[in-house]
Amino acid sequence: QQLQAAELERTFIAIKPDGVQRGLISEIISRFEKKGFKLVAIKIMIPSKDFAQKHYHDLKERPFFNGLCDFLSSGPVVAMVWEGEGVIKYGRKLIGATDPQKSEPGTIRGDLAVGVGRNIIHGSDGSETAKDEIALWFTPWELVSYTSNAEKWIY
Ligand code: FUP
Repeated sequence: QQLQAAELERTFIAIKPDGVQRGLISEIISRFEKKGFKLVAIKIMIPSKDFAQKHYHDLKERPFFNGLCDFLSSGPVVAMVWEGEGVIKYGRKLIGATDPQKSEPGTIRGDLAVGVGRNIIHGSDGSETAKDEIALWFTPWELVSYTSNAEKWIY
């Protein structure tokens, strides 16, 4: 019996303005795609400062909050939803530690970034934040449910 798309976990992934400006969109998408995760939503947008503050509301007491929100709203961001078994936790593993100086080689931040304030990518850190972030960045009709031919070979 094939897994129904609706049963699979989803996470919110964003390529931040530094990743977009540095030409890393395809590199980052490629890593998620090659792992076997499925892209179910994607768009490019410049978030307003207000929107960035909503996205990072959990961090509003942190000293870097204002700079972080300025940065996220400073240019185009590629917002995506990826789907697959274990995609929230494993997506974080593909991304690597928050500080690129501490991210392992082989991870996106470990291979492609140097500073914590310019760590090129965001990924939801749990199922609740994934749900909230997907709802903040996307309307339900922007999420596409489909069966890919590869699925029977991945699962
Ligand atoms: P992460 O989930 O790995 O993106 O990490 P956090 O949610 O803890 O932090 C969100 C963003 O804040 C990071 F991507 C980068 C920024 N940040 C700083 O600029 N300085 C810090 O000391 C910690 C985080």
